[in-house]
Amino acid sequence: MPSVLVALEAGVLRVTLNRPEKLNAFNPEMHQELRAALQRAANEAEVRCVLLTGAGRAFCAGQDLSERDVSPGAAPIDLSVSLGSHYNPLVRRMRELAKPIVCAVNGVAAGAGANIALACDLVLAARSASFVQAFSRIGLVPDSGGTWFLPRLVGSARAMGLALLAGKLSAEDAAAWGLVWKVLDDAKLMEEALELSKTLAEGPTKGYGLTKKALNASFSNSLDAQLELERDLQREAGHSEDYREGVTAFKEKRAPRFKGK
Ligand code: LHQ
Repeated sequence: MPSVLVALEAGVLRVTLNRPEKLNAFNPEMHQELRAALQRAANEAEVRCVLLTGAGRAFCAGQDLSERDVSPGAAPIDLSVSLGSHYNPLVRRMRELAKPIVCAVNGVAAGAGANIALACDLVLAARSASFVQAFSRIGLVPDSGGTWFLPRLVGSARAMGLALLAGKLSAEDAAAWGLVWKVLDDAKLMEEALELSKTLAEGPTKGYGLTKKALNASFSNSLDAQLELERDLQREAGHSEDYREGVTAFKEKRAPRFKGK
């Protein structure tokens, strides 16, 4: 059974974390299969949007804790190896993918699972979903970009509370705090996530990629540097076929037919 299910439909690459008996916790196979799926999304022009979700009742419980031997006498584990070879490249790949990534958080998102959800571009959460910065429960530091995303999304006070106390944040609170885009009734989550993803897949993919680049860069740029970046990215967007189509459609008072080029 694959650890990640991948299906392409109407320009949307649906990627489903598929270890439901472990609440979709990450092991090396799942990392490898997710990496391949994102590589496919980057390489194939037919893929215009990625939709990431989880199978079963959880989105993802972070690292698979059953894989580590922490018994007395066991050799010390260097967790930086796992971050360096798996989680950090994953988060970079997601942020650098020049196509939108929608996340449908179908249940609990804990540890690295929570932060991988936050690394997506538009996060939808089922009403029954929750977010847990579980790391401090096992003596660890939030990783997978958590210490970067959280203060930017919810401010320092809430970021610190989430990280130190490792409480369960409900989907409703996550939306009220600005951590996610929308909360949807459980029964509607996948339908609406797919609809949103299909809408994005019909959009100006190149422009979306450049927009992602601009917003991601904004946190570390001065206003001056960001204005320069916008100028450069707009030059690129202005050379796209979709820009011509967008303006032509506007003048002809019709809906644009973007090709993602
Ligand atoms: C699991 C897991 C799990 C294995 C539930 N592993 N089995 C990066 C680099 C290197 C190393 C370290 O970590 C990292 C990043 C990280 O992600 S660190 C954080 C790792 N994740 C956690 O600490 C979360 C652990 N899980 C939980 O706190 C709870 O399971 C949550 C809050 C996710 C869900 O709680 P419940 O809904 O009450 O479910 P449960 O606890 O009963 O779990 C159901 C089953 O899933 C259970 O197995 P069982 O055989 O008893 O039914 C759990 O053992 C298993 N499971 N998470 N991460």
